[in-house]
Amino acid sequence: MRTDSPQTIYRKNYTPPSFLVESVELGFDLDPARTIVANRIKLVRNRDGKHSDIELHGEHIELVGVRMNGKRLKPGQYTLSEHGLTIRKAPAKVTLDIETVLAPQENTSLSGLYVSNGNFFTQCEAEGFRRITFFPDRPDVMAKYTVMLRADKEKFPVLLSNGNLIEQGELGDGRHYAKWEDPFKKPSYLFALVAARLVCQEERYTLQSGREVLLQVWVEEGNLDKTDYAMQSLKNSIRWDEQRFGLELDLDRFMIVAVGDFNMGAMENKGLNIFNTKYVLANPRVATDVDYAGIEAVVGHEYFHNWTGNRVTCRDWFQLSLKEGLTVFRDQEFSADMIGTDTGRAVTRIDQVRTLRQAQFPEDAGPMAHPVRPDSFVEINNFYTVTIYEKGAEVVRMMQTLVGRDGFRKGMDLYFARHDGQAVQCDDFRAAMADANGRDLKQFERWYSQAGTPVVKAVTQYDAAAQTYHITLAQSCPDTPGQTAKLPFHIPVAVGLLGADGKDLPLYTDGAAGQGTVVLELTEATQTFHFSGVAQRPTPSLLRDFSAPVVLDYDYSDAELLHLFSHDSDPVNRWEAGQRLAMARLLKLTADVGAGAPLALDATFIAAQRALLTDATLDAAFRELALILPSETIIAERMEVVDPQAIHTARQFMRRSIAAALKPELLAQYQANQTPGAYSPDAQSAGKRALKNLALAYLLIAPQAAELELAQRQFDAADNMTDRAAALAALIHSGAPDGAASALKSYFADFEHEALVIDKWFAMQAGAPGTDVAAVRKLMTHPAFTLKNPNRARSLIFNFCGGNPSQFHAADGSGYAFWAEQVIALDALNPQVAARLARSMDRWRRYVPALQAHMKAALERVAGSASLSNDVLEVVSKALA
Ligand code: 0A1
Ligand code: ZN
Repeated sequence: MRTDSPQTIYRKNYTPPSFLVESVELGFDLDPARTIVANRIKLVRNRDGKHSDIELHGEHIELVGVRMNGKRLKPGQYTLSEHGLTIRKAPAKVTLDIETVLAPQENTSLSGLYVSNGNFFTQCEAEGFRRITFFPDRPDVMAKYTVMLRADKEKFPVLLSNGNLIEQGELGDGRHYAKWEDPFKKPSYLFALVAARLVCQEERYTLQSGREVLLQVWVEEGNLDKTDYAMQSLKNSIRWDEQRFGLELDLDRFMIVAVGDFNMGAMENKGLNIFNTKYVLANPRVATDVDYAGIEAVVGHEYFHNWTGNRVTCRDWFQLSLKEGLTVFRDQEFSADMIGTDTGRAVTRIDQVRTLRQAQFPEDAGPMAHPVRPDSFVEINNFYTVTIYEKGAEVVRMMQTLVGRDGFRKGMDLYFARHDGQAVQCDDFRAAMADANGRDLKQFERWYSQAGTPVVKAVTQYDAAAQTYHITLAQSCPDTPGQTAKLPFHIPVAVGLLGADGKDLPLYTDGAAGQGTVVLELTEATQTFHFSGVAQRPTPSLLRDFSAPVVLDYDYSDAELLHLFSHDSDPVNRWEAGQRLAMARLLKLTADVGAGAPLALDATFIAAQRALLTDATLDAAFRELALILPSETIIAERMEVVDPQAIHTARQFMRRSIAAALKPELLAQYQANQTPGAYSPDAQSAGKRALKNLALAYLLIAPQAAELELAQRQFDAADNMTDRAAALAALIHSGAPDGAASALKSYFADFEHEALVIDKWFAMQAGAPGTDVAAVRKLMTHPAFTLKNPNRARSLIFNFCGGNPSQFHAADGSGYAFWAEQVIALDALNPQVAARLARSMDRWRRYVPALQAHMKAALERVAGSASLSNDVLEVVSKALA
């Protein structure tokens, strides 16, 4: 067990830097075993800083020497610790020359400078720059960078860094150099370099202003046939940001580089975005529709950071959501606008709601719950969370709902007018929105400071004689670690009222006006909203478009839900009504499983599913989403005491019942939604494939020879990965061992050299209910498996621990023991990735006692391990606290 306790860092303790950096000149002599970094920093004392010591961060690097204003510093003049270098009593203006040595090829953490497949890459967010050189590695220190790269020309023909290439040439002895200069000031976390054997697709692109820029997508040689979509997405992103927000690319050159070993999705380094290959490489043969959509979203996300994150950055890491929440909101809007239709927009919105419920609500209710702007952390890498990203985006979206789309644009304009080139706080964004629109958003601040998912309880009352309708909304928010007695939030609740014919009634209310939908602003603990001229008892459609990240508690009758499910003009609530119908039944079935009672599914529900499945007036994409039942995780969140086996049995029973009752309709939809002709990832075609493949999955729940043959035929004939992978998954899930075994074999043989496709091969098996711990252990011995590559580790281990609840929660605790082993093994290689896996045990206290005991033992085993990283230690100690 670790005996020291890691330090907690508090937002309230923020102090301005004692010195600011004017310029940085970096020189790299790149060698995988021993890289030498020369760093010349010009510092000036910051009048806001309290003292005259210069504090430079530095970790896992060897200091060769340091000079101040040309003179070598003697040991007494500075102190060197595990965390950095302090130079005592420095004059007001200082030039430091610092030389460090590092071993990139030994760096398995993938933070700082590291080697992947023989090439050099960097990852500096959040605190990776300090693994390269000594520096005030904090986002409120912004400086201009010049970078000289030197490396073997044969092995590393491509040398890239931020900004513009200003010089390059030969050095003799087989080495060459390139010098880069970034014209913009930036924090150290946005620094990047790449030294590699790569090739690029490039294009000159003309901005709306007429200025021409160079766009490049860099990949390994064999992948040049997979860069078109990323390039297209980049061009679309550039155009979109010009049109929607008036924001232009500020550089002459913009590069995307793909790397196979990467901890996250991608990184927005200024002018030199570094991407996980998963979010760059695509062609129809290897990428699914979901992969294509992911590429568009992530390329957009990183590009949009160029303004929201890079031009205006964060003062400190507690403000992370300032850039992440806003940039996720922007990429969500981009993806929705790219589809362009109302249903398309709704489909993206439904996906966002599903992510929130699947991952963010559980986080907000667990031991790692934190506000969108946290008050403290031990390890910042643990705070790249769904709360910071997705809930943060919801908070930004609510501001848009409150001030309107035009008002939001005004707020963005004011934000940039005020803060371009600065490192600021979440409050500054909110202030810009408020000031640009003359709105009071003071109470809205609580969305940033209070953790937990609010519950909004609605009660309605209709007075037929007076023709009035009253909606009373009461809000509350559960306690979260360190926070009790929450104050009311400012919650926009979009509402419509449906008449008996299913149409929206005209709305006459105090304080809010709207045709079919009004936005009620709930600011008190309890508030009643009045509607007049309501000629008939309406069915309320509450929280339209999921206007706030809350749990809506309203006692809908089945009849009301069926009415909304068939008619609501708001597609998100139409979907929601279906989810509520299903959830009520799933909870009842789960209870029945627990009680050993017989299971049954009512004809009304089946009829509603049938009507939806066969309604050709609805987009296929919408039908597919509406037919997906709430996941086992989402069901678990609704229960006091979680019995994962009972949930699994109940949900499987419902799936089997639907499959049995709707077999002819499923087959008909399977045929009707074929997409002949050349593959295209557009939303229409992708929606059809999704519905077709959902039908296939249902048809293979209890397959006969004909269904197995259908899947096999699709698998063999598919000209695209979406259909091929769906057929393979259906075969695996069908439990028909022979069909799956030979398909798995041929799939592996076909794609052996496509790492991302092999990730899918592992992932599909890891998530199948037939795959137990023993099977996962066996897969780990496969020659293609390695813990060192994060994508591969995630594909097998994360997908098992997080995506296969009925096996992970095996009664004997073997899943948890496996989890503990893997967390410990991963931690020795890559603490960031290990800490993410550690999170799979967050909700352990909610499980049935027998499982809880096993989970606790596994957590304690990890917590007691000898040399744990701060990353994992924070997660497991919070879980056990
Ligand atoms: N800023 C990136 C996410 C990111 C964060 C940390 C990383 O390494 C530890 C890498 C990427 C984004 O939002 O895309
Ligand atoms: Zn981001």
